[in-house]
Amino acid sequence: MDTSNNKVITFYDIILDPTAYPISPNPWKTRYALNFAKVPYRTTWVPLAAVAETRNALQLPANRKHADGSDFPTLPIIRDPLAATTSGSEVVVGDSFDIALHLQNTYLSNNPPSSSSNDPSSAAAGQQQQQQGQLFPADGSGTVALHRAFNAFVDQIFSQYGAPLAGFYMPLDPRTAESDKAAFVRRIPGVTRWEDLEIPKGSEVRSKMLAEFESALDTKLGPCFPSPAPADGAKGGPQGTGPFMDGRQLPIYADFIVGGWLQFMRGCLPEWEDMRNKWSGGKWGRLLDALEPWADVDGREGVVPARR
Ligand SMILES: N[C@@H](CCC(=O)N[C@@H](CS)C(=O)NCC(=O)O)C(=O)O
Repeated sequence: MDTSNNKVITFYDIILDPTAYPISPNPWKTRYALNFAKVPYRTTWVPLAAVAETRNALQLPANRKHADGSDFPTLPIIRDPLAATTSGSEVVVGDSFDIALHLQNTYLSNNPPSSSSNDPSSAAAGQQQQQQGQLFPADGSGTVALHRAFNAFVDQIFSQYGAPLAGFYMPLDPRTAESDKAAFVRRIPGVTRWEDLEIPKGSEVRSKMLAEFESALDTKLGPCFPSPAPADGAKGGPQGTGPFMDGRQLPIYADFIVGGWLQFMRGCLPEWEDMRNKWSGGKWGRLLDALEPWADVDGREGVVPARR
């Protein structure tokens, strides 16, 4: 990688309340991946109301739809002037999963993973890649395709429970909060007032939803992340006793997918302390803590997580 001319990747993330820690789950997946790939980057912080014009200015079509079928422009986006293109122009990528693939293929792997590759002969190379750290380890299985399915699955669980339980408590920019709330209300069918989105703390309906969320995480994602080894030293998981997926010692992109959503929960969910310390025996707090080496936030010096 030639960084001699001081070129760096531009990473577009959403800024809400400037005094609050960032919370957007998909940009968080990208931040983790950028830090993991050790590429030089700078963050451009985009207010919620400017996401659409940012995406349009980069000539990136929306890759998500609102419930009514209209375009839903989103971040993250990266502009990468370091990646060589035949035309010499920078690479622009506008989806968190595609960004992770771009980072893997451009900076982490001489043998880019391919969703169609089924070559089992690369087990040794795969083991070496694992030691170096890979977002999508080429260990003989189709980890890109499996990651794609896992990403959709994790998004679905957190969108079903986490977003309604936590979204109301997003740290909006006080200067634009009213228009931001109106924008959210407009996109949710059947909702006319921001207050209608509240699931009141302590209510029966909230308790039930929290219990369902806890159980969904425990039964559907919990087995992917083994509990710590018991004191007698017995193995805690199929591959080891590390804090990451399958007991790995180093994270892979799957860990960052879950971590991105945990950052959102930490920033917004009133019951975060329970989720962090009690749900699944503290598994989710341990995972978030273990991801800390890749959680550096660029350009928001002095803004610390509200809750740890
Ligand atoms: N499939 C896209 C989804 C990105 C996405 O949904 N981003 C959200 C933040 S997590 C967003 O930009 N929301 C803008 C808004 O709510 O107006 C990706 O993975 O990059």
